[in-house]
Amino acid sequence: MSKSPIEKASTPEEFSNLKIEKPPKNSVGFGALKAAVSHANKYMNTSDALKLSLKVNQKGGFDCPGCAWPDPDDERSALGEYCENGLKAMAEEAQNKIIGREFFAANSVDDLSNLSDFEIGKSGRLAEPMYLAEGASHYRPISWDKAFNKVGKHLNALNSPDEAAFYTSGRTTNEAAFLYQLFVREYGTANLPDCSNMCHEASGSALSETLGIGKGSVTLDDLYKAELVMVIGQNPATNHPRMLTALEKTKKNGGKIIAINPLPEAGLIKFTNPQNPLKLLTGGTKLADVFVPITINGDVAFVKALLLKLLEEEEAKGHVFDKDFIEAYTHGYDAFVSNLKTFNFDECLKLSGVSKAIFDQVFDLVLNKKRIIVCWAMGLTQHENAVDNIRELVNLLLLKGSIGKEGAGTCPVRGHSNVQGDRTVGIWEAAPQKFLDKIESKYGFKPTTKHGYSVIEAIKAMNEDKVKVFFGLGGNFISAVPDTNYSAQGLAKCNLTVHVSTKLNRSHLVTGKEALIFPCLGRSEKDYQKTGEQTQSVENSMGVVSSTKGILEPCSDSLLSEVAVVCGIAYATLKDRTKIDWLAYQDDYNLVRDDIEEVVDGFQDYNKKLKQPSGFYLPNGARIRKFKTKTGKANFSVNKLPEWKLKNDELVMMTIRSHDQFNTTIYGLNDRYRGVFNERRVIFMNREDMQKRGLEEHEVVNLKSEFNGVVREAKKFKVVGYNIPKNCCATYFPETNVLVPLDSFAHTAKTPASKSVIITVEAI
Ligand SMILES: Nc1nc2c(c(=O)[nH]1)N[C@H]1C(S)=C(S)[C@@H](COP(=O)(O)OP(=O)(O)OC[C@H]3O[C@@H](n4cnc5c(=O)[nH]c(N)nc54)[C@H](O)[C@@H]3O)O[C@H]1N2
Ligand SMILES: Nc1nc2c(c(=O)[nH]1)N[C@H]1C(S)=C(S)[C@@H](COP(=O)(O)OP(=O)(O)OC[C@H]3O[C@@H](n4cnc5c(=O)[nH]c(N)nc54)[C@H](O)[C@@H]3O)O[C@H]1N2
Ligand SMILES: [Mo]
Repeated sequence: MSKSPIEKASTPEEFSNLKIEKPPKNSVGFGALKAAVSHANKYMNTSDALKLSLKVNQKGGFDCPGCAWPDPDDERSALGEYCENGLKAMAEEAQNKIIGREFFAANSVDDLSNLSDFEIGKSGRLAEPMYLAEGASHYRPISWDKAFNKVGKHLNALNSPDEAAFYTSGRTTNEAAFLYQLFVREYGTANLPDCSNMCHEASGSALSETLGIGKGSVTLDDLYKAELVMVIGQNPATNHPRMLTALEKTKKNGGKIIAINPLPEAGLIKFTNPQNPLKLLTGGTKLADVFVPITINGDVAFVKALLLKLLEEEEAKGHVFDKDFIEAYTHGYDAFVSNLKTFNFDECLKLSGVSKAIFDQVFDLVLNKKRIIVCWAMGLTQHENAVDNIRELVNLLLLKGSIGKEGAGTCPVRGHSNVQGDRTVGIWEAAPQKFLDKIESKYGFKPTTKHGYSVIEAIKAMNEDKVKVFFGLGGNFISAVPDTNYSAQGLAKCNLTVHVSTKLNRSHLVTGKEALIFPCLGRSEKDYQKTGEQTQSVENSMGVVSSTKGILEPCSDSLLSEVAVVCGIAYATLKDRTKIDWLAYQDDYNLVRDDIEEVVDGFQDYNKKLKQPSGFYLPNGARIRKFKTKTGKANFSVNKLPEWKLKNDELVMMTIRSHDQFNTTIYGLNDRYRGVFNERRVIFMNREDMQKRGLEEHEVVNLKSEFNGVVREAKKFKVVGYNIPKNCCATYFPETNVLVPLDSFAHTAKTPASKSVIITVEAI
């Protein structure tokens, strides 16, 4: 009997030999250099590794497929804009092993699902298109033409285009993303769920409403010039290592740093720049001036406590708030202040879990600063009240006039290397009418104005038989989404699931009745088309668009570029119905950029500007105090405190990344900066919470979450005593996604609340 979709979706409950060391006090330095080099040596050809590491993020080179942290506009290190996890991302993509028909003939889908995610990822690069027939146990090779026609046939057989969902992960370039959404809209739906829905959607919602733009407002230069940078809910040493170089500059220029995080993450405390040999020897820079060990989801309460004290001081002495800015540029100040006064300082501070002594240090640092930047990531966006988290921080910035001027503003630190660009060029299930109108006037068809499914809605729709075809441009849907078991059942109900991928992942194993794998070129590879080698483009976390061009030969002759795959599917599906010359685009990507220029604001002279070595900045209203909100001003907001009701035996769990993973891609089994080695099935707990439950170090436990009467279970995790606030715990994503309830998400944004999952822990 074949395994069920739920069995195939879950990560094997096997341990790999946990070893614990004291977490280091310092990040990067020699340790990171060593780790990166040995990783590259293990999985890549040495000459490829060298070529890539010299060209990555250099002007005219290729954009690192890792995170979305920007590159300096001017000086870039001669060593390459180096970072350990960037090199791991490259090694993962430019692996020297490929998998094709022999591999899939030798391994059934069931066999592959028995592997760990680490092993799946290490099997090699996908080398040719593969097809899984209904009822078959093994994938078989298929030609590209036949595969495209299969997709077309399935899509055209649906009762409505809304019965298909088209997912995007954030590595897709602007060119491929623009064409993809164009095809989806011409085909007739707006079902464009994307990884952003699970990531910074809450930032987009909160920032659009308050500041009129869903992106951050600062540039790298602002970070260097800030008087105070607050880093909240973010682990840069692992997820955005090059951010530490920028923070080091902030410090050098006299700026202060406050880190707010339940965990004392190594990189937040101290950092040794690998590009600075002297620092390597002398021991690095202290980064955070104050570390705030907040309770999980205590941020709204903490910021409210801060706002209350600032208000008190303003009313007593004045000169704390920027009254001129508030008068000229904002809306809703009075309502905000009268609401704030209904909260009690002591109660807020207690809810945040922060001591008065630490609060006072933060207060002293914030009080007189006029150039403040707030940086944040998933620690703020993956809660039910995620939008409130961000709106409350915007309130702080508005009171201080800390927006739209040098050294001040918002800095949501983006995840995937082009997740921001994908949204800019139209990957959006709820695209603004203005964008749809432009599509209509340029292409002569009327895109649906109905909002499509976001990730959570798409999963529900599959389970309710409302979505029958799932198409994924990149990513690893089943492992990334919440509520793994329910989601697996949804995917299994589909008639067809298709994934355009570079590497094998679990989503290829949890399939619809039929399934296709489309192997594509990675960022690091050369993209040859009829008019020659093609360049593509991406947008980083600070709104800079720049070019990216691969430098290695493709790992297989049977790969297509993402652009070519999209064009192939569009052509095979729409045939005579289309008003667009799909095949012309794949011959010459300049044509795609000409279209983007016509449809999307801010891309004037796109092809020309892309040749500028550092790329170009997209317009950003908040950066120049032009707030394109409904009121025409920057809006203060009124936010509630989250209602925490933990029962006596419950803990709140955050699902986080280890140092050796990129989302669902597991580079290795260590989490060096947290002192955890050779194991991912761990739960970090406060030692008092362990004692209360009679749990020993490394004891094996099962985890349960109960939500709206439904119990979810994740089995076999080892307890690790850790410096984490009481009643809080942490596990790695994706092993515990099975515990994240689909219906627990951020209001307004629908981001799954994967950082506040209420669980109980049971010894076995
Ligand atoms: N190497 C590497 N780089 C990556 C990624 C990767 O997986 N690996 N992923 C990329 C992607 S897509 C993204 S979105 C980013 C993710 O980057 P991060 O957001 O840094 O990643 P997470 O591991 O989710 O870390 C969340 C941090 O928030 C803290 N936190 C959790 N809950 C709370 C809370 O309630 N309040 C506060 N104040 N803090 C909290 C956690 O302790 C942790 O330090 O990184 C990108 N870059
Ligand atoms: N519990 C929990 N769940 C989470 C999160 C969390 O913190 N906790 N974080 C969420 C976040 S922030 C995000 S962004 C999502 C991530 O969700 P996804 O973006 O869907 O997941 P990834 O793991 O980044 O996708 C990895 C796969 O992408 C494919 N790939 C890599 N490079 C390329 C490329 O260049 N082209 C194509 N076509 N394919 C490529 C490879 O096949 C690889 O297996 O997960 C979310 N899920
Ligand atoms: Mo993300």
